[in-house]
Amino acid sequence: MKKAMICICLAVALAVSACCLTACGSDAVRTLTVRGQTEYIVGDVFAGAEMTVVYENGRREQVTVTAEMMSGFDTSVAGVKTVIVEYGGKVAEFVISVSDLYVSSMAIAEDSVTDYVKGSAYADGDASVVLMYTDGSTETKDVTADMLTGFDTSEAGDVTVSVAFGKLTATYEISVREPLALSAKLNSDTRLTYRVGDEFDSVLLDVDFEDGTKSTVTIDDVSQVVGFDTASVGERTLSVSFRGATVTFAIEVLKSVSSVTLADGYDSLYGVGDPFGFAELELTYADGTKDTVPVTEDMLAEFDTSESGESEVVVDFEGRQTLTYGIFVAGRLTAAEATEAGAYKMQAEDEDYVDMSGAALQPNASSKFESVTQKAGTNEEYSNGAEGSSTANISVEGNKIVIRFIADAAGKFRFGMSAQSGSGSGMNDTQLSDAFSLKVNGGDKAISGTVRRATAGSVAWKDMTQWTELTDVAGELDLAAGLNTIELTFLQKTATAIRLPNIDYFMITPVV
Ligand SMILES: [Ca+2]
Repeated sequence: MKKAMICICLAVALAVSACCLTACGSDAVRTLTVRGQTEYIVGDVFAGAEMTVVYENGRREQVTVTAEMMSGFDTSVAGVKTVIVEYGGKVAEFVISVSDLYVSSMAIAEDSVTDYVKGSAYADGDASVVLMYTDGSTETKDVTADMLTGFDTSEAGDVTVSVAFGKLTATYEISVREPLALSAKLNSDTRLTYRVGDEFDSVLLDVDFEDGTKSTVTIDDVSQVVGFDTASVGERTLSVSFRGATVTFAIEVLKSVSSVTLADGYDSLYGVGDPFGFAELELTYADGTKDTVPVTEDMLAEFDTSESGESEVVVDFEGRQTLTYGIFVAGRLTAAEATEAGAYKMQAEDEDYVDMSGAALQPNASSKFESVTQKAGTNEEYSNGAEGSSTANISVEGNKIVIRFIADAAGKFRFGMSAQSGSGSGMNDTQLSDAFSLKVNGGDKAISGTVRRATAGSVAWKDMTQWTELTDVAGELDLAAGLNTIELTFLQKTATAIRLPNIDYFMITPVV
């Protein structure tokens, strides 16, 4: 086994026996002790040495050995050499060994690892070097990480790495690549339906990489896909390759669509928190045929029933066309909002619960609501006694008032209202059955009850401040869980003689 000899520095102490040969005295040198490199290779220059000088008087001094003090230093030929150092009249000797066996060149071994996955680390021994000695012999030595400069796998590509061994360096190229896919499977968000003439979209693959990582990869380059063809209707088998893994799957190519419209009969009324209901799209294909497809939740670009009021639904048809339509979201009354008697109260003027859009105004009237009244023959206005305001000026045959009520659970409920009769200039009572027809969730119901005259005493109709609260005008109603609608339709008499009613609020009371 050869031993490399460069850069090996052994400090040795060479003691020289003290002998007072010349100028003995207090300033005379008593001993010299030389320390320095003792092993040299052929051609090396003097590596330097230090010596400790001890004087007769005991003083000590460190002195650097210079060429002038030295004789016998010769590395031109291999062998053991005695070097003499003379200082202050004293002589010391030290021995150096000059070797002609050393590493003269170094090469990177052929079987060194040069293929690295991005982000991977160097492992000691990945590379090795072949050391060539001056006698022609060689030795293979593992390269450890501390011998490397420039090893960097942070980016894919070719990288030049330097190996240092003593004063020798060698370089080699490593190739850094993206990790291979050990396995891949189709991600469920991959588009599997195309239409005739469509361009390739993308394929999503869930990939397990050789470095232990996993990720979802988007392949949007059709050149990585075999079998994509949307020239005609039918099923196609696609094959996608990604870094060594191949996934095969089927797509369906459907007829090309030339236009899309929203079909009539969609759900336009929702309750707060309701999920999407029903809507359909009418498709007209390029070949002139038509089809109807339901709107599914994945097509909804916008759908929000978190708050009551008008809301917009935006349907995205395959990214080709958007269709927008309005819905109404009815408010949800909580138990905390019920009256002491357990009734849920819905003010006629609160459009979150009461839809007055189907109630036309009487001729020359300007508002469907009022909160004041006026004493006959005066300009004196005062509160009409309603909570907030009440309906007014809508005694028109066919007018509809729709009450929306969201029940937490199916059950039996009673329907009521607070109203006042305006018939006979506010001086006569009115039977509700003369004024309205009633539908509950689309089914006819009988309505009954007496709404008393609005005007107390004998004062004329403008002085209308009396209200009748009826808690049950239609008997026990079976309401569904979720949204229910109660629809009042004004009868012919309502519009002419009765002029009833002004309505302050509606009530729905659970039957317990
Ligand atoms: Ca009111």
